[in-house]
Amino acid sequence: MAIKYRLVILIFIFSLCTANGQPVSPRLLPEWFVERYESLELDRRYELGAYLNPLFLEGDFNGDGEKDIVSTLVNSENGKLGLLIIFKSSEEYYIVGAGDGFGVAGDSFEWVDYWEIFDSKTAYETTFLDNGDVEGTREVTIRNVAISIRESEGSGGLIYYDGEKFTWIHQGE
Ligand SMILES: [Ca+2]
Repeated sequence: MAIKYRLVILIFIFSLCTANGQPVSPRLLPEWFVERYESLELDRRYELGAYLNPLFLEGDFNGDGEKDIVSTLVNSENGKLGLLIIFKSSEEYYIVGAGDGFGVAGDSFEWVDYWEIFDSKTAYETTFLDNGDVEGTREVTIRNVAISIRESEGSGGLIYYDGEKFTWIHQGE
């Protein structure tokens, strides 16, 4: 009974935390990820604030056989929302959004309603004409898994590692 009660409280706290970039307890994230986040001193400039559900996603983004992690991140200085990706078996980390421009996705991800791991090998990227009108779509091969972010109407894109850096594939209008 006591356990059940605690679980209800925990779920309540969790749902409060995921509202709009509120700081989250590091205990909700994998230990190695939080340790790396702190040793990189990213906590001086950012907060592991939640604005998407779930708080983090796991996937082998660089294809080295180890599952990496991406979590939601908030820039402490200006409140801009983004993502932090840390590779499990290297010192590398990447921040997209949270104050840094990331293609059409912009420098803050308020517009994002859903996110998930994209594990299909083929993606379709929307291409645009110079005047900004939609030209069509082109097929892109995804070597490893990507991160899909989108708004409720369906527009969004994929964040994927091309072997050197994370790039943006725009999908929808
Ligand atoms: Ca990996």
